[in-house]
Amino acid sequence: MLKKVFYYLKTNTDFISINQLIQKTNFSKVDVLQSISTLKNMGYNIIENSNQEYLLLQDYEENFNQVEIDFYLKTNFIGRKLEFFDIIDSTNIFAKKFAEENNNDNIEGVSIVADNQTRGKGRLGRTWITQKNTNISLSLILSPKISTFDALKFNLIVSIAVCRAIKNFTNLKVNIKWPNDIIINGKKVGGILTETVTQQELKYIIIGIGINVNNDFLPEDLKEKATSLKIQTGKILNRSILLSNILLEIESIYCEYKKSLSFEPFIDEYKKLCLNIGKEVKVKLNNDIIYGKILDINTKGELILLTNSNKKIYLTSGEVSLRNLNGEYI
Ligand code: BT5
Repeated sequence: MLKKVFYYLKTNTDFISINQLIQKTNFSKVDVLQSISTLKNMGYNIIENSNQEYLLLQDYEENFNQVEIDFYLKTNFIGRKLEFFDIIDSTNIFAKKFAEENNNDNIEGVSIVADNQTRGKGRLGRTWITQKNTNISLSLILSPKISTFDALKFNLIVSIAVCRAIKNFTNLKVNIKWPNDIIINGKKVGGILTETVTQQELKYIIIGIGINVNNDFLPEDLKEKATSLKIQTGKILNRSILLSNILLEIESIYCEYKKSLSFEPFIDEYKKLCLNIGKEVKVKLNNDIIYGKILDINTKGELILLTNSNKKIYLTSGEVSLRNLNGEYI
């Protein structure tokens, strides 16, 4: 109901009468008025004239909430069921619980979005830091018919989609640090955490995506290695539009992937985006530190490392630090 009333207010640049709103939405007068009141409580500036006509003043730079995201969404199924939170512990924790509890329903494409998280998760038990009114925190539930082992490739494919969306939206050069750090100008602007829910076989993949969008600065300990889209473009960006673009790119690449369930059609694009290939690296693998050079990536999504002691290792996980121009590993 709310979404429909919002749609007609948002697409009208002039006052629209209560009767027109009733006619267009097919809702009762009470329901339309209730929706207008809810939108006002959400912070929208809706003015009313003496003829009981309404106008939504579009005087805000960006608004990140369920109705706004829905307004821009162009997907067929991804994000069509979307749970939005102003604050949550972790969208991935919620999504995992949601997938387990709604096991038998069709939950393909269900998306959990939050403005802020209190316990954002990174990979390997690390923390993902977010701030109010600045970040995108998204978790997506998908159930491709693949094995748990193939989740790595899937993960890489999603990072291509995220790069495409950010590049098209900002015009910035966006890269990937394998497996899925999103990098702009050598700094991390986003990260992806893919988790699996298994019951003998793979049931669901939870894809958690975090992006620093409108942050003016990052916490002290991240400053050197992290950035935001606002820092890079100098502009406040509309997170609702960016999020809907990301969902659209993921839907498109997911449908393409399902045709062959192979990384092959995407490998060239991934290689172009991937900063690790051909670079000297320091790899933290379990408790070992290994130095070498990344030769290539294979169709399994594994990085091929030639160690300084001339051994070939196929990396499926682990921390791969790149060597910068000063010879430091980042
Ligand atoms: C990641 O882990 O990069 C995956 C991050 C996924 C976050 C999303 S948000 C929505 C969903 N819900 C969740 O709870 N999580 C997902 P990793 O590669 O382990 O990187 C974590 C490391 O990045 C930390 O140890 C910090 O060094 C750094 N870091 C933390 N917050 C950051 C930020 N906002 N921007 C850049 N770097 C950050």
